Formats: sequence, structure tokens, C-alpha cells
Amino acid sequence: MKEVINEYNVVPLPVTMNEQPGRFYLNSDVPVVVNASQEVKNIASSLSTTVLDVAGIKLKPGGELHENVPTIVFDSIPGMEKEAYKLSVTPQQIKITASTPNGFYYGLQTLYQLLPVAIYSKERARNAEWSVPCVEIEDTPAFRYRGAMLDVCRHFASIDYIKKFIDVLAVHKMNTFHWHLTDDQGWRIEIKKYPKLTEIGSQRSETMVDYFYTHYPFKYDGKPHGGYYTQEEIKEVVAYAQSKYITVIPEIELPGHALAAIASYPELSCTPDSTYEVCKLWGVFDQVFCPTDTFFQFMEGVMDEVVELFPSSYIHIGGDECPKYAWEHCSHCQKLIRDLGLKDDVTPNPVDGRKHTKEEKLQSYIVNRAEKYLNSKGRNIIGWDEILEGGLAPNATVMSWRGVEGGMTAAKAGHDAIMTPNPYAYLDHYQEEPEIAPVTIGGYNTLKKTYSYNPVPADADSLVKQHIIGVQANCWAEYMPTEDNRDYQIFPRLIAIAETGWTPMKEKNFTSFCSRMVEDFKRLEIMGVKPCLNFFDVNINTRSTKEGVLNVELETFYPGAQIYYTIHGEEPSVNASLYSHPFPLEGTYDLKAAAFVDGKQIGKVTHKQLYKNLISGKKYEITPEPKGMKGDILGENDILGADTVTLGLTNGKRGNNASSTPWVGIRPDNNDKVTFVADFDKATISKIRFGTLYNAAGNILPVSKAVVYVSASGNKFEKVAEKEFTYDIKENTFKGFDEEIEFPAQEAVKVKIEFTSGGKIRNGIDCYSPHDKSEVPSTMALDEIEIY
Ligand code: NAG
Repeated sequence: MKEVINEYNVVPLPVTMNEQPGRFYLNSDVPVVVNASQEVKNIASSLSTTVLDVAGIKLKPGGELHENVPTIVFDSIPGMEKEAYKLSVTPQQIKITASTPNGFYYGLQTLYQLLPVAIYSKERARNAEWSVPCVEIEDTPAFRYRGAMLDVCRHFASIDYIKKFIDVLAVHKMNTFHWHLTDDQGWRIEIKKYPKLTEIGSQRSETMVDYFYTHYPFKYDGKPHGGYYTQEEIKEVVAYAQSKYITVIPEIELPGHALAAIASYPELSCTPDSTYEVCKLWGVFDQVFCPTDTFFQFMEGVMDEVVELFPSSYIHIGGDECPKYAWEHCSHCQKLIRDLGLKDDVTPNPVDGRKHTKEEKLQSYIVNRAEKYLNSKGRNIIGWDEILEGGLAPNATVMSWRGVEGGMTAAKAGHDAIMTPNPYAYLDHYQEEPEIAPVTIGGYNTLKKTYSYNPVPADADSLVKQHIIGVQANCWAEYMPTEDNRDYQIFPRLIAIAETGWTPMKEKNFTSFCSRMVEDFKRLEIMGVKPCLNFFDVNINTRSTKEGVLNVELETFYPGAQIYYTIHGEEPSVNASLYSHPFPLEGTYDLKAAAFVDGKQIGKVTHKQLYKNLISGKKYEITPEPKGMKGDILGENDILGADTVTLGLTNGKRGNNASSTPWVGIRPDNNDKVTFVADFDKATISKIRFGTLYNAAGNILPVSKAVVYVSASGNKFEKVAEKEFTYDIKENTFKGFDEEIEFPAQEAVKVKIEFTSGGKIRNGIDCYSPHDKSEVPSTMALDEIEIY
């Protein structure tokens, strides 16, 4: 593969970086001079150790500055921002300037990135030329909080994995590791006062297999899964992270996501006489902590040990996804609600404009007590954005995950917020075509989409600017059973978030990022990371032009690569068509594409079926409008910034059984019909086709009836066909059906289709909502609608 001749592959991109002619050569005559504190001397000596271990070059320790002797200098000056640094490289001197050890540490990270990538190896690397290109850099982070969350509950991660993860964070100047330690499926932190949390709570008997909507009844793997960290191991991780200027924030989930703790101590639940087990499947569960004295003692006992282990000024208390069913039906909770005088809101809460229930206020009460306790220990809390519901605890920081609204609301109310919005920062979503990727939780966001996220909108007011303190990537691990799976999901998108956290928005540029990522992939490889390699492949997209022509767009992130493609299933090679610009979809394409550099294929072949019909790429009207399922069921169009509402059904891609992408979800509410109208140039038509989905867990039922009307003039419609559909849907809960309706050939310029919904459906499924037997109007998921 051709080397990209660019040596300034610094990721994240520094604020200013001026490339200069010449190089600085490392050799054993080079002294390292430190005019700074002992801590900075330690940072400098870590450079000497690395250079000795990897390059076999023994830099000279200490000493004075000598004229005419090339020297490495660490020079402390007062007055720079905490994490800021300057790095100047001339043939005579490498100089890192900063005011704090943090700044020096980051200066050193940049220096490493300018050295041959072999500097990241663990052993002696040969054949590298140990020199640094000259440069002038001034750098400081855009945000003071740059984090990554690792879920070790859904699947356990070894200490070695966690250290490797921390290494990668440090190389990319991230400063916070959010460690999600407790959840329904496992309690992973040793608490001496409550030994059953790990004896019982850290083990589950087995785990559900495949996507949670794929089989119903669920299937399980029959294999026990578990693990926890001893307090000694936790101290080791905290110290390891600290040595890399990374703060570890523990998350202890309350009051929801608590099944592992409840399985260990059933008295913590509202129904202590029930039997509980550590959860074997993914989702949100009704069994939550019951706010009794026993619970508050437990919470304080756990937090006492947590604050001893984690010096972080923040403790994360969770707060997300806490169903209120148990509290609504618990006499203790109802009495507590009365005693506290909590009432359902009659007028909207001024902070978020919503009316909160008394049970939501009970959640606030619990979070407030946790906050008060932690404040008394000199710590502050962070909670997921649900902690806004029912009133925000006074000093809480909000982590915005259900989109950006929670963070914005918190910031406008004068609270700090950390942005970690779904979908951009959710690294558990698909990043390449669902058909070829390992199973994930759903959604679709490519490296490009993750990179496109900016935490502070350009038009933000000063409160928002002041209170959005940073950004974080979330690595939820339901579908990451192995460490290789974790790497695949997390990288390279985590690096995009690292750049978003560090580089000022106006300097961010995806093309530049990609050109630097080529080198960063090598760093990751040397560090033992196995990223998703879709960067070296081709993404197949469709987009309609203003004139309503559906174009095929091919893109590769690899800078300068050429894309060759075929449309009838042949393997692409340099003899195939060379992609230069979007081209119209003119039939059914069995499209295959790959990226090539210097005539050599650099990644794998991407394969996609695309379908063309009379209304491909055309806008349509649909009532009611698809909404509420955006990002979940929509998605592919979304990444192109296209109008998902009016193009998702005509984008040439059919919904499939692999994922919820690119199905379009419509909730007919009380109106049981969905009406679709599309027009086209006069044509003779005799058939419509559409896909419809069954997915009980998502409250989705397939269409039960479709009536087709056509119009020859454009105003008057005539009914030409109707068909009812029945489905055999006992076993499989995620299944798409292709339907077809034929009718005598007609001249037409417009078609109207009336789809009747599948009717009402039990809200959720037994294991997720055992108590809620209510019925709700089902959602209708369609894709694609075609006219022939
Ligand atoms: C959310 C849950 C989380 C789950 C994840 C999967 C948050 C704050 N909560 O439903 O437990 O693992 O999504 O994407 O993200």
C-alpha cells in the first residue's frame, strides 16, 4: 500500500500547527533538560525510557542548556491553561512549554505522534529513522471534559483490556474514563460491606443470543458469564489512569438498572419476597431500588467505599431508565410520596416544560439524597438526563444521552452538562452496512456522522457555551461479547470523539481527519487494537437530486483512494467502472464496490442490492408523518442529511431482516390508516410492492390491508385493487415481509395507497413489561414502496 507522505498526523488536530523545514534527530548525545517540577521530570524521564526501550537510544539525563548541542527541553512557564502546551521542534531543539504537568503530558503525546509510529511498540523496533519533523505547535483543548464510557456489566472486560483502552485515550488526549460498574446484568465492583454484590451479583447463569428482537421466546447461550474487580484492582486502574492524566469516574446506577444488586439483596426491592436473578437479557426492567431506610443505608455504605477508591471529584449515580411501576404499586413508596408531600404537576415544570408525576419526583428525592450524601464527602454527582425529570438536584451535572435536549435544558438552567448524544456518541450502533457487520444494538452512524457532531451549536448563547463542559463516547456492551468485538465497535469512532473534544469546531475537518487517521490506524494496530476497517472500504449510499433522480453515491474515507464498482454482481477490480461522481440508479443493481490505491484493493468488497422503480428518489406525501422512530428506524438517509420523512421510502434500499435500518416507522395513533401518495410522469402501471415489518418487542405489526387508488388526471382517484394480509408470526419477532399487489394495467400520473395498520398490540412483551398488559396502537414500519 502506498504510504501517505504526511508526517504531521497529529490526532486530535492541534489548535495551530505550522510545519517547518528540517528535522531533529534523536541520538545518544541529546540531553533532556527539565526546568520544571519533579512531576514534569518524571514525564521527561518517561520519554527517555520509551526512547531507550523502543529505539535503543540513551538520551542524556539532566544538565544545562548547551549552545550548538541539539537538546530536548521541558520548560515550565506560568499562566498557560491547565491542559495547554506549546511544542517547538527545530533542528537544534525540541521544546515543550506548559504550566502544568497535564500540559507537558499532552505536549509529549504530540511529540510521540510526530515520531515514527514504531514508538508505540512495546519492544525494540528496528528500521525506523528516529527523527522528528520541525514544527511550531500551540495547543489547548476545546473542552475540559473529554470522556469515554465503558460498560463492563453487560460483558466483563479484563484489567488488561481496560489498561489498553486507557492507553488509547491518553494517546488521543482524552482525560476521563467513565467506568460503568453496575447494571442489571452484573455488579462489577467489590464492596466489602456488601459481599453478596459480587458473590451473587457479578455472575449470571447465561446470556440471550442475537439481537433482542430476533427470537421470541428468547434464546440463551447456556454459558455462565461473570467477573468483578477487587478493590486492589480498582486502585491499580485508578493509579494507572492517573499516571496518564486520566480521571476515572465510577458509575453506580440507581434507582433503576439495579437487578444485579437486587438479586444479591432482595430487600432492596419493593417486593423483597420475590426471587430475583442477575439479568440474562438486555433491556429496561421494572425491578428497581425501593427508597427504604435499608436502601439509603446501602447507598451510603456503597458510596463510602466508592469515594475511598476513586479520587474523582465526580461520582456518576446513573439515573436513567427507571420505570415507575414498582413504586406506583408499593405501599411504602406511596406512603413516602404522601409524607414528602409529592404531587403530580398540574402546570409544566419551568426547567424542562414538562409535567412530572409524583413518582418522577420520588426519583428526584432519591437522586437528591445521593447528591447530598456525596456532597458531604466533597464530591459532585453526574447523572443521565432523566435526572431532570421531577426536578434537578442542586449541584448535579447532566449527561445528555437521549439526544441533545437534556444537555441544553440543563445548561440553560445553569447546570453543567456533558454531551454524549445518541446516535452520534453511541459507539454500539452499526458503522458499516448491517448486512455485513456483526450484530449490534441497531442504528447506523458512520465515522463521518460521529465526527460531524459538535457539542456546542454555532448559535449557542453564553450560558450554553459556559455550561457544556465536554463530550463523551459511550461504549455500551450488550453486543460486545469479546474484546475484539469491543475494539471493532469502539474504534475508530472513539478517535472522532477525541478530536471533537479537543479541536476547536472551526478547525474540524473530516477530510483532514481521515488523512491523519491513516497513520492513526497504524498506531492502533501497534497498540493491539483491532478497529473496524470500514475506513478502507466503500459505503454505498443513495440520494435524490432536486429533480427527483435517485443517484448512487459511493464514498471511501481513505484519502486519495479510487473506487471501482460493478452493478451486476461481478467482483470489482481495476477493470471495473471507476467511480467519479454520483450516477443514476437505472435498474435493479447488485452493486459491488471496493477502494483501490495504486491498483491494489485496500479493503473488502461492499455489496448492496438497490431497486429502481417509477418513484425511486421521488418525494411523496405520507400521513401521519413518520416520526418518533427517527435514527432508530430511519438512519441511512439521515447520514446524508436528506429529508428522511419524504424520501426514506423511495431511497432504493429495502428494509431487511438484519436490522431496523432503513425501515420507516409511522405511528398511526388513533387513526388506524396510513395514506401514501406519490406522483410521477405519465406511465402504465400494474403493480405495487412494499415491505412491512413485524417486531413485537418494538410494538410493530405489519400492514393488515392495502387499498390502491390511481389517478390518470392527477385530481380524481379510482380504486384499482385491495388486498388483505395475514402473517405467520409466532416464532420470529423481527421479520420483514415483501408484499405485492397486481391490478389491470392503467395509465396513471399518481398513486394513492391506504395501508391499514395491524391494529393494537400488547405494549411491549412479557419479560419487559410483565405488569403492563395494556394495548397500544401498533407502529407500522414500511420499506420500500415501489410502483411498476
Ligand atoms: C440505553 C441505556 C443503556 C443501554 C444503551 C444501549 C443509556 C444511558 N441507557 O438504553 O443501559 O446499554 O442505551 O445503547 O444509554
